[in-house]
Amino acid sequence: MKLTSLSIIAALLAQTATSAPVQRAECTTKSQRKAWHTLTTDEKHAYIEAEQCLMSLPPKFGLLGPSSRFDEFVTLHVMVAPEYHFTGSFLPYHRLMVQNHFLALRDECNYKGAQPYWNETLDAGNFKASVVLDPETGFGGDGGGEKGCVQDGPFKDYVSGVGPYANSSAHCITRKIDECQSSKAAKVHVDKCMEKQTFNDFWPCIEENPHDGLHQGMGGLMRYFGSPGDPLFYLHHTYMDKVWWQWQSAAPSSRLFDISGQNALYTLPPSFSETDICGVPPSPDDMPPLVSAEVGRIMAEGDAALETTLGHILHLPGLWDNQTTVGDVMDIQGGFLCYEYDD
Ligand SMILES: *[C@@H]1O[C@H](CO)[C@@H](O)[C@H](O)[C@H]1NC(C)=O
Ligand SMILES: *[C@@H]1O[C@H](CO)[C@@H](O)[C@H](O)[C@H]1NC(C)=O
Ligand SMILES: *[C@@H]1O[C@H](CO)[C@@H](O)[C@H](O)[C@H]1NC(C)=O
Ligand SMILES: [Cu+2]
Repeated sequence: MKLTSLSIIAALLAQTATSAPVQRAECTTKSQRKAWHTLTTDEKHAYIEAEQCLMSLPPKFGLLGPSSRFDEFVTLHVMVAPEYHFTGSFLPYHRLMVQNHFLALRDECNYKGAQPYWNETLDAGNFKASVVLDPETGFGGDGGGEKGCVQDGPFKDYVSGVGPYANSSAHCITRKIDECQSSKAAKVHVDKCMEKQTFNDFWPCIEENPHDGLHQGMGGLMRYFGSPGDPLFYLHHTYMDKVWWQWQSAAPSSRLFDISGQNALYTLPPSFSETDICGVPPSPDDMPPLVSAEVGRIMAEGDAALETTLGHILHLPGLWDNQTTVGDVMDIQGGFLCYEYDD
């Protein structure tokens, strides 16, 4: 990865772009994000313990619903779902959400490691055998029993009061692994997206497969907008972030600050309206409601029209400052963010 040239380009763009990122700092010591399966047992336990700590902390923002700091991220994700799914800010939003969750682990739960990711291509079509789902060193396996609750591992007794939909009721972390769906996480689908030349072609490709493959492949809670209620959400979205960064890094002069796409859910991208490769027809229950242009203009602060721009303000869990823009998160080594991936 060409770190030096990337930082120079970022600096140049930051000077010229009209909606240049505001929060600039030096990015000297980069947090090193690694694949979960490459972590030591101690590193794995440290991450899981920090997550359990977040689950035991009270919420900070006084929102209706969440009873833990962990659940607060779920509530905010559900609240802002139509702005950040099937839109151009899908990848930027989740990049910042993963970062905010990581900062909570680090600053509120004394986590010393970096944010890990799930190398999903390794396990596509065979999630059940993944080390990520190991009951001793991972997140526990499939759901079961009457309610589909996760049966083993560190999160089997966690009860959340928010999600799985916009409405809320107390529930366990549910899973229902589907290996046809999980095969959508395969490398062939990632590679197909990597061939796209513009962000406008790249993001819907990623959001459909492999992104959706992981959510549908894990099943249960992961299928809904309450999906951050399963801690696997963060390993998944860190992987999506890595894939985006790889795509950006492959041609930084044109891609580092390439952003586009509708800025609210005015229409469903065509690929989501079709029966998927596992033969599942689209379900309106799984989609957030479409919004009108009028509502979109209010929701999508920072854009002049209906298209996502670098000035788009990201309203986010854990950083409810209403100031962070898409432009701030485009470069993962731009200063506002400062991390790198292992390959
Ligand atoms: C991720 O998995 C792919 C196989 O699908 C492999 O080629 C790649 O090296 C893996 N990366 C890491 C960091 O484990
Ligand atoms: C929440 O909404 C879903 C889908 O709209 C519905 O199936 C479910 O019964 C609702 N749950 C509660 C507790 O209201
Ligand atoms: C950010 O925006 C939300 C929603 O519009 C508002 O409730 C909140 O008070 C704002 N926060 C700040 C710090 O301005
Ligand atoms: Cu999401």
